[in-house]
Amino acid sequence: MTSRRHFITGAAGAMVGASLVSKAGAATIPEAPVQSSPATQPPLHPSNGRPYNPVVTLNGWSLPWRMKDGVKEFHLVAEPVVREIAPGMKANLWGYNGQSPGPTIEVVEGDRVRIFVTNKLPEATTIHWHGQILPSGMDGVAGLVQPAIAPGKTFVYEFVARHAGTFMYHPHSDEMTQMAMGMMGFWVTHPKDPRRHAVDRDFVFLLNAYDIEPGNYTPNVNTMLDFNLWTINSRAFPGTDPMVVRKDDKVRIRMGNLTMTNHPFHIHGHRFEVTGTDGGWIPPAARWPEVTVDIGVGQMRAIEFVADNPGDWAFHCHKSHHTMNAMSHAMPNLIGVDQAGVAKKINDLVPGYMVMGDKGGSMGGMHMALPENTLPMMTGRGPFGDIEMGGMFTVIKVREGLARGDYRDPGWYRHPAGTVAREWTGAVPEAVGAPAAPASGDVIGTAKRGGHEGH
Ligand SMILES: [Cu+2]
Repeated sequence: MTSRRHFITGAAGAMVGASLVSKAGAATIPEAPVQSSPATQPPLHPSNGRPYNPVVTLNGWSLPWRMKDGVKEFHLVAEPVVREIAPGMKANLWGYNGQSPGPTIEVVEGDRVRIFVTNKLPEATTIHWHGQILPSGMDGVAGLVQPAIAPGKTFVYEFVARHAGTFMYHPHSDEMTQMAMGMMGFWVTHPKDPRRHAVDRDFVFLLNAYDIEPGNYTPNVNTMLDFNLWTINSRAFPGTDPMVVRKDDKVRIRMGNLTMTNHPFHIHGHRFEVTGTDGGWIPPAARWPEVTVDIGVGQMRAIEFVADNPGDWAFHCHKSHHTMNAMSHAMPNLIGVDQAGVAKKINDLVPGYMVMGDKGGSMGGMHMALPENTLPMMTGRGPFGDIEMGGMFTVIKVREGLARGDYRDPGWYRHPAGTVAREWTGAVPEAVGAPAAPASGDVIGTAKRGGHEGH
C-alpha cells in the first residue's frame, strides 16, 4: 500500500475519490485522507456515482471515497488529534483523519457503502451509524453486535444507505470517554433525485462540549454536566466560520447534538421551518414557522429558510452560558456592590487584582492576562466594537451579488444609510402617562354585532 497519509490543504475539493483509485490496488484498503486545517473546506463535488448537491461542513470537510465494483469505499482512522478550538487555544482530542469532529460522509440513497475503520487509539472503539436502517451486525454496538475494534486493528462495515436524510456517526464503546474527547462525525445521505429537497446552500455541523480547565489542553472526560466549552464542530466563537449565503438563496442548516444537554438554536432576521430530523423528512403540511429550534441530546434537526434579508445575522444557542467560553460561570453576582475598598485590601495581598462585575459582567474592554491556552469568556471584535460572545455562536452573512457556490467571507455588512441604531442627541420627549381606562362595555377590537357577519 502506498502512503496512507494524503494531506489536503486549502482546496479539498480538488482532491477527489478518482485520484485515490489508481493508487489503491485490488485487494488493498483505500487511503485515509487527512485534514490538517480547521477551516471550512469547499464542498466536495462527486466525481463518480450518482450526482448530488454537496453540503458544506462548518469548520470541517467531507471524506473522499473510491468507487470499487460499484461500492463506495471510505476509510476512517480513529486517532488522537490536535484541534484548534479558536485562535489562541488548542485541545488534545480524539477524532478521525486528523480532525475532531471527523470528516462528513456523503452518499446517495441506494448506494452500497463500505467503510474501513482503523483504530489508532490507545483503547478499543467501534462506530455506530446513528439513524441508519441497516443490518443489526453493522450497527456498531460493542459487545452486543460486534467485538470492539482493538488498538491497531481495522474493521470493515458494509451496508446500503437506504434513506435520504441527516445522520451522524460516533463510537458505541466507552462512549463517555470517547465522545467527551471529540469522536463524532456527520453523515448525509442525498436523495436519488437531486431535485428533491434541493436547496442552494446546505450547511452541516455537530454540537459538542468540552471541559478543559484554563491552562490545560486535554478535556476532563468524567464531567457529566458542568462543561465549560460549548462548541460548533469543536470550534468556539470567534473560531467559528461565518455561513456565507447569497441573497434569496434557499438555505438549509443541519445540526446534530452530541452533548449532555439541549441547545435551542436561534436565528436573527429570518424565519425558518424544521424540514427534517434524523428520522426523516417532515411532510410540508406538518411544518410550522420558528425562529428557534431546540435540539435535544442525540437529536438532529434540518432547518430551511430563504435568505431574503441582507446583513450580518447572529445564529447561536439561546442558553446564554453556551455563548461564553471557559472561566467564571460560577462567580457570585456583584452587580451594585461597591468593591473599591475590598479591592484595595486584596491588592495589598495580591498585586494586580481587578474588581470585576460591579456594573455587570462585561469583560469586553478588560484586557487581563489569561492563563496559557485559554479563550476569553466573552470575545470577538465586530465593526462596531466588542461582540462579547463565545461558544456556540456564529454569523450568517447574507449578501447580494455573490456567485453561486462562493463561500468566501465577504467581510462585515455595509448597512444602507439610516438603517443602523444610533445615539440620540436631541431633546428627550416627556414620559407619556397611561391613558385612562375605557368606559365599561367599550371593548376595543370587537366587531359590532349584526349585519356584518358575512364579511
Ligand atoms: Cu446550548
